[in-house]
Amino acid sequence: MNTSANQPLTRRSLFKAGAFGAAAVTGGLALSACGGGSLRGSGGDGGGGSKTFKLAETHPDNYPTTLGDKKFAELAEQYTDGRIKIQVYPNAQLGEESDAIEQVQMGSIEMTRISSAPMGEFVPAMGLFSLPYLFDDSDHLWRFLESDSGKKLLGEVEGAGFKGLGYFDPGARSFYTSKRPIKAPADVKGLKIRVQESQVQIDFIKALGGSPTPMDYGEVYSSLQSGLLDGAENNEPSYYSASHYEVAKNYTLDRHMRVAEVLLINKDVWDGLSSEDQDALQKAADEAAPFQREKWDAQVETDLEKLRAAGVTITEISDLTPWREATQSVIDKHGADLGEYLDAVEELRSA
Ligand code: GTR
Repeated sequence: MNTSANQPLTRRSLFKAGAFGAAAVTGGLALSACGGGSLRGSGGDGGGGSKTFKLAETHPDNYPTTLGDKKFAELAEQYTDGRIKIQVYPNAQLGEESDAIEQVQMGSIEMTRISSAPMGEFVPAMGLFSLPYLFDDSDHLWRFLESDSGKKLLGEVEGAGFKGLGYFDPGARSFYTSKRPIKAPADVKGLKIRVQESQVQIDFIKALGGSPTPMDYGEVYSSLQSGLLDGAENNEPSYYSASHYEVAKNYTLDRHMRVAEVLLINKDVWDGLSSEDQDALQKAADEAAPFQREKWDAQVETDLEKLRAAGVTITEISDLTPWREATQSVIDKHGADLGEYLDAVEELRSA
């Protein structure tokens, strides 16, 4: 079994040739410029001994993950008696997700709330969450996230220069298309479908006979509009808040992935904190998670109503058997190194 934390730092180059090379050079310069000190980046002394950390978030202000980030920030400031302030930057202001991960890895941004899908290119075990039709429902996912295995998996990010503070609810990802609704696996054939920057997801679309297109989240709307893409896939709050439903009106609820959201801090920044402040941040993250989950469930309901009201055609998939069969090869290929995690997912299926 090869799920150790000592994985290569990144495989980002798979998607953006040269991007990581450039970032690595910048990171190297940043490192030497401050002598490899433990508190790099902008988290300087905000006066009176307080530090301000930036937290990158891709979603808009009132989105459930952003609300979770803000709750975390509020509690962190409270529990550290103001020694740590966290400034949340929503709307991908600090960069699209893969760039945000790299910046946190290099320490030029201290924190991010990020999808585990692009994280899988930095920490392969995180690819677990992109395996198709793995979790039965949200409770099954959360039983795993809160288990020792789920915690161990989060700990794997440390080998790549991060400290994982916790998980947020990701909902379930489903397909949406502009031309015709997807009703069966065969309907994906030939369609250009946007995926996150994840090799597992690329293989998922290929297994269904589609043409996978990894792309930054911020480019999906215009690509659907221009016809560069035939479809994409995401949970209800993303589909609604990014207005993708305006340009891809067929939503097929196959709920193929529950791609956990993770809250990360740069490892050196973390290691540079006093144990009192580490405990305070961890407590803040632990309490922000159930808060975010509650917001999430409410948002899914309201967004589904809004989507129906906007005339979106919603197709419910009740029998996942043909979908599972068509994509088993993805689990066989990418699950091979994830045995212990897959075992835990199975054990927790009907706890
Ligand atoms: C959302 C997720 C984002 C981003 C986005 C995407 O569900 O919350 O962090 O990864 O999907 O598809 O790029």
